[in-house]
Amino acid sequence: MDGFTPWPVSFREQYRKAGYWQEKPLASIIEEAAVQWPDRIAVSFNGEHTTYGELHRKVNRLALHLAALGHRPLDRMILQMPNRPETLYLYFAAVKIGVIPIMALAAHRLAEISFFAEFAAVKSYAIPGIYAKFDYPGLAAEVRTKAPSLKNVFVLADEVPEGMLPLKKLLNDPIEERIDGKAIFADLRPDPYEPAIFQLSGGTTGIPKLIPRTHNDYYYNALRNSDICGFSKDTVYLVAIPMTHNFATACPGWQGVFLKGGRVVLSSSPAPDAILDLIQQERVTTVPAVPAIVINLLNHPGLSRYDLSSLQTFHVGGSKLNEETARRVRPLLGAGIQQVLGMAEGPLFWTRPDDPKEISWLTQGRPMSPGDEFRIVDAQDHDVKPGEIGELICRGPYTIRGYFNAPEYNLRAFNADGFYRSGDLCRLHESGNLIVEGRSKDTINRGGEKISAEEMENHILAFPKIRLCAYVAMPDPVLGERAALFAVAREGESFDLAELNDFLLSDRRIARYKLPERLELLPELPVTAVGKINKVRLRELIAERLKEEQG
Ligand code: OOB
Repeated sequence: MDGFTPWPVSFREQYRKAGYWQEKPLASIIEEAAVQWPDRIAVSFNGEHTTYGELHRKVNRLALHLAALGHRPLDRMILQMPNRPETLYLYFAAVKIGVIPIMALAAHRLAEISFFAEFAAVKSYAIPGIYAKFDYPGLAAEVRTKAPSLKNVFVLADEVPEGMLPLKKLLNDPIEERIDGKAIFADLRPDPYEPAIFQLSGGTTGIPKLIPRTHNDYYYNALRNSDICGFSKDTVYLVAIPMTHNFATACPGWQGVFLKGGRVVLSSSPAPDAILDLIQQERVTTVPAVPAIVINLLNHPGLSRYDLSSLQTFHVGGSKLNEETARRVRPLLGAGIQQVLGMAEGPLFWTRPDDPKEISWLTQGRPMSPGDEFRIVDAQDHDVKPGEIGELICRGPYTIRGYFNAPEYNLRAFNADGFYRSGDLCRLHESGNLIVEGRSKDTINRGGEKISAEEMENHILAFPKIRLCAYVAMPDPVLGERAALFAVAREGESFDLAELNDFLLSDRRIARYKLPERLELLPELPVTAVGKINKVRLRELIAERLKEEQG
């Protein structure tokens, strides 16, 4: 596909021969599961259960509807769907005929969605109706005016506006009785070497990046993860984080559960009450979580009232888990932890279920696959001495070789040997596991949600009262980090955070989680010796001020 950087031929051969790449399309996960365990429950949501057999039938039906609507392999579809079973049906329906879902977040707004729609020339867009008080069909109508390629808007709601397609109706319409599904599926079978889905990058630049994950690599990603996490048909996996994020999709994610015949429980809320209720009701064994969720669970006042005896493991990643929190998990929640350092670009490091507990408290783990290669390097791309801090760079059978359609940026994001530069500063622990010590990339990690400083500074500089600004991380006890804004006002202007944020939401139409949560106005910003804004100094400054305020 145009804009996609494949692995060099020698690597392709190597990964195929080693058995990492099985040349299977992603949808075979569901096809094979439906043959092996037709009557087992695959998904539970709101007390309703769907078997693998039903899941497969729904996927096929929806795939035929997509084909009948003119979808063809390598067309793109924005998937901005909540944690609901229908999201799974649509995901597998799309990938079954090679349509590439773009895994958007519910929080994205016009700025982000219209960018994806235009950049990837999408054919379709899938949304809920009014959800969490937001009018998604209203957003879709606006996106349509900006992206002429957008033909179909699928809406998961009882009331669907004129000109958009009702997902529930399609799911109830037996199209397979009218057309020859076998022939269509044979005709539209995707090439496993091509992109199957686009994940989103946390991004370090002004515009977000799309991450092409192939059928081969994403299938392997889920399979190998599910092996090292010990998944089986007894796994009950609770998804309370956004289900379209790479973590919940494929690490091992619901794909990893379906490969082993386990059960996925979906929660539409990440609130501790919702999570604890579901663990008890559904006898959950495994929960993927960002550290903020773990902290909220540990601090829940009614924790002892719940029966959490089914729990085995928390998978904790997305941002750094501190050791003190890690130590409290077993005594208070009765479960072990596996830490995961993961990236939508591919690389995954895990502690293993049978590691000594100190390793699982202290480190972010070691490579997921024997095919992974990683180095810890200095600014000149030389290996640092063992135990020293440097940037983590990676290459392997499920790590991309380039962002979609970004040739110039790719020259910086990957080294000459094709290693992905993670921007994470790490050191190697004597046990062979990595410890994340910081990062060199200019992003904010707000409880696992990544925000590009440059992207936000561009939006903020459009505010007429600001002359100069720097968007930096400030420490937060639960989320790890929040965003603070240092700004210099234009002469004679004054404003407050509420006015700026109102502008960012109403004029710039960005996702709310990216808003700065504190504003510091200065007469000038500190600069480095070469005249760049000194963000290191600003991060220290805000950390000092917060400390002073807390006494
Ligand atoms: C996951 O993926 P992304 O793409 O949202 O974010 C990747 C970045 C990493 O480069 C690193 O900066 C940070 O998130 N990160 C961690 C971490 N896990 C991710 N930093 C410290 N400790 C960790 N354990 O966040 C992601 C993807 C798959 C599985 C899990 C997380």
